[in-house]
Amino acid sequence: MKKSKRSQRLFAEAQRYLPGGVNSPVRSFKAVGGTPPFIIRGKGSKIYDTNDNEFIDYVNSWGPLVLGHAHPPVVAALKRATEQGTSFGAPTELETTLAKMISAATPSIEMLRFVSSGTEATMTALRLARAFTSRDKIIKFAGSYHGHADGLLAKGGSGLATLCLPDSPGVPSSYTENTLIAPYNNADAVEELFHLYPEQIAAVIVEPVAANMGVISPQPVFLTGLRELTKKSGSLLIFDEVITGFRLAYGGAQTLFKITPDLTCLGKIIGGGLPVGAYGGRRDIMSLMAPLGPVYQAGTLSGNPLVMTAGIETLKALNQPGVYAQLETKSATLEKGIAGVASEAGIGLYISRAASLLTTFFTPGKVVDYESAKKADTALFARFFWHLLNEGIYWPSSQFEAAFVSLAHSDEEIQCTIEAISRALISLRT
Ligand code: HOZ
Repeated sequence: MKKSKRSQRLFAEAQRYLPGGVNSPVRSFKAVGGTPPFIIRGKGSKIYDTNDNEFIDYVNSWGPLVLGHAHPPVVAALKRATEQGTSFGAPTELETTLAKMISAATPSIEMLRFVSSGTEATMTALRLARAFTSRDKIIKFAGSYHGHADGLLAKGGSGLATLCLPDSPGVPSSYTENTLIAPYNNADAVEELFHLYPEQIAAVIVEPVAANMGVISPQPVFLTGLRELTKKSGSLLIFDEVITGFRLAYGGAQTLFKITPDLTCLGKIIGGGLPVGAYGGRRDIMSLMAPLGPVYQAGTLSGNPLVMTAGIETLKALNQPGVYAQLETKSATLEKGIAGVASEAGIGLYISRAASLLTTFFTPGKVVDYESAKKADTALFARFFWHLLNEGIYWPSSQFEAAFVSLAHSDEEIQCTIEAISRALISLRT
């Protein structure tokens, strides 16, 4: 057992001031029980808690830290930038530099706007899509999560899936009545909605690889089907690449799958671990944004110089030959290792991996959508999670979140993780 006395004290105190002791529900460990370690620092593949415990980290701040914690060039650039001032609320060259890098990597993004979170990005992309098409309805997929804007809190993944909340009180039904839901990986269901609501659907918003109900890859014709349907019906295709952007490939899932969405939402990696979001896409659509056009959105800390600096350094490091191949090798080794030890342990696991995103679903059946994801045994997952944590492996604290492999994970650490997973799975047999 890991020492946890100080974390327990800090968690008890935090709960007096912060709902659930946290500032984002999943990290409270509510789904797995117990006390979350209180982290004091991170370096490379590891994080360290207040009880002097060391963990190999597969959360990596839920995705942004593809280079690992405190990556030296990012830290050095941030130190220099901080000396120059932390926020101006005025234009800086850094914003154009990062915008150019993103646009060069992701050609569908001709123009973009930086915001401070993925929630802001998806919320505004939908506002823009509605304004551009003069239509109100949108389609999202069950178990997908696009942040916590009111209209998107319907059959959501991530924390909603973790805490078994189909939606949230406090959202008037009038806010979600224009949100239509289809099962992930089911383009036929989307076609049906287009027939039911002709010329009323502004956009389809989709995670090109679902990563908030656990990781679920798109079946071969799913995304191309969405592209054709949206084009045919004058509606926009929005890729939510907050998680997949610059993780699946430099330029995101869309460059890997060779599909051109009309709008893209980004976050996480493009801020190198600092709070960020962005939405962008076709110039004719983006030109509707104020001050160029009438659609309003603003933010005091949008395009913040520290965030832009961390993003630029992160993308520079990722835009090097062999980087994604390295990430793929590490992730494939982990997947193969887990598959091997699961079969030795005789535990029915469905291992779902897309590049460096991975989920071990505690169900033997194939997982293709939210319904099949929900068949996973969350009690078994909780025992697995705690076994790993006690062995110094920091795995996501929810069956419905992705584990993130980073470039900082060494081959030895991946082997060590596989061995710990083996022991965890064997312990589940009793
Ligand atoms: N919703 C985030 C994962 N998809 C969790 C964020 C957090 O708790 O930090």
